[in-house]
Amino acid sequence: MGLIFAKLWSLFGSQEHKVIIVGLDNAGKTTILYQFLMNEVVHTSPTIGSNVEEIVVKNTHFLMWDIGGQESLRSSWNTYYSNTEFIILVVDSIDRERLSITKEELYRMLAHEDLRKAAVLIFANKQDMKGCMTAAEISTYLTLSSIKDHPWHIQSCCALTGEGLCQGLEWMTSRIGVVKSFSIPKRVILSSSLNTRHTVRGRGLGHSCSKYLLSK
Ligand code: G3D
Ligand code: MG
Repeated sequence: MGLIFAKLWSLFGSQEHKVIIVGLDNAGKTTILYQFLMNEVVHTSPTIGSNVEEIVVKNTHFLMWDIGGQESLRSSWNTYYSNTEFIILVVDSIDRERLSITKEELYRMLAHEDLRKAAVLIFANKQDMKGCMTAAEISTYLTLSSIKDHPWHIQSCCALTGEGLCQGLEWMTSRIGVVKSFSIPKRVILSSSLNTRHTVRGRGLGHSCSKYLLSK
């Protein structure tokens, strides 16, 4: 009986996939997280500690940890690493000066034992900004093609409009190989430094992305 239940549970895709959203401060991590959750731009303030939200896309449950990116907080990123399946690295595409720091942090993460099985999605964010670097330029600078031991994908996006975010989620769900389509959209804020606590049904970019992915 227990076995049948476990099989049914896995069939319905209720397993949660842990995601950490990292990147330097001001890159747009929190804006992206709340776009996924609510399909809205929320007013953000520098994240002290972390925000954690459950995002459901096509019956795939992602538990997303948005971790503060200020220099003083980066040394504690590794406390979030265990059981992480996906790293979302958010890059501020206009911030040329600090791309070298992002690169250092990326390769430090990839070398970490707890992240050896993690796949990496890089969001080249703020593509609406004039003079920003393209995803190709960022890819070259970060020498992504040299990464052989982790699956990776780079996606240009604009967190303010949501453009490109579904494509990023699409890559993540494709890594899991999810083909199920009978999801009940559900988003639950578990805890948040924005001090909001609510459950949203049927809205949010996660829901739109489900529709987007099903229409393909
Ligand atoms: P962080 O969580 O990585 O530190 P935030 O970054 O999500 O707090 O975003 C930092 C600032 O960048 C915010 O502006 C936010 O609105 C802005 N931002 C995020 N994504 C984009 C984008 O795609 N384009 C543009 N132009 N701005 C973006 P404020 O002014 O509130 O500090
Ligand atoms: Mg933040």
